[in-house]
Amino acid sequence: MKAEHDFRSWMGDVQSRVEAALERLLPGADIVPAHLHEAMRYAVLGGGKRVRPLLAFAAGESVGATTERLERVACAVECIHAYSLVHDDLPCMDDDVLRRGKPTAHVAYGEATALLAGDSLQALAFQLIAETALADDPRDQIELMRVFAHACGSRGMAGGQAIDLDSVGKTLDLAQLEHMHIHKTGALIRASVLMGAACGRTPSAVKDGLDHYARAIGLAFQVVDDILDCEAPTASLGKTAGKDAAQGKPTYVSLLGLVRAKEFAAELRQRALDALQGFPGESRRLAELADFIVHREF
Ligand code: GRG
Repeated sequence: MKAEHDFRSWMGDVQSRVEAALERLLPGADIVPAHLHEAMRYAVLGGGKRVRPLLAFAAGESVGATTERLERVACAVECIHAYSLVHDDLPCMDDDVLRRGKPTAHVAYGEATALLAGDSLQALAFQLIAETALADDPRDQIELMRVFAHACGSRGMAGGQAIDLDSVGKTLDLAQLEHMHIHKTGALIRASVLMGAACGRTPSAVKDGLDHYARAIGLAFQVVDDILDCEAPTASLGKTAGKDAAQGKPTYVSLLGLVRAKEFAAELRQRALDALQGFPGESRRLAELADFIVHREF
């Protein structure tokens, strides 16, 4: 109980710190073009679990990274995540009206502004990474940016989204489903862990362990998302529940059934925890986050 309380308190601290940093780093809603800046702030602030920032902090703290550096990385990954949600909700993609318990960005601000808000959040994310020293050696910072760009682009999240859009109404096998999700959801989660770690001292053996952890937890996140989509009510999810089935999208639940999908999520959690075995630093938060991701209810 004490450990759970301690984790919740750490999580609350990181979430508040990231919220305050985002508030400060996003352009003010009074700055021209005000409508666009308002939409960017609407999409990012005051909602979401901040899982990717939490993973960046947990990985970075485990290798001695400073809070200032981790704050930057956390804000950058959250800006990319928010942009992906704004674009994913657009009528030309998933066409959704509810996100984080409120109207989606295009419902609140119009389609053109939502599109531009997503574009601007993506650019801001890279600006945040470029304008501060995040690693002792500038070459490591360039590598960090490369990892980030790769995770966001056509061989990462955007590519996964393309495969997702193409898969509607089709039958995918397990390998194809995994391929799609490793890119669509897993790539940014993995980058969050690796970028957090890159802000500290990470020997290659540690990097490999973190990479295995990140890959397992990235996939677990999506398996649980699929389970929640069919089990949890819209009110607790803050987004439209049951959408995947309604749109004829292949999911872990449609492929494996609920029971096996839950077993698979538990297997992936164990894989993530195993990857932390022998970790030289403090990996407690990473392990706790693995539990949080797999046992979450929204
Ligand atoms: C449009 C380029 C582009 C990519 C979109 C990530 C994504 C790709 C779409 C989101 C659609 C979706 C619901 C994917 C399932 C996994 C996921 C990313 C869920 C939402 O993330 P959470 O649960 O959301 O971390 P919060 O609101 O807590 O931040």
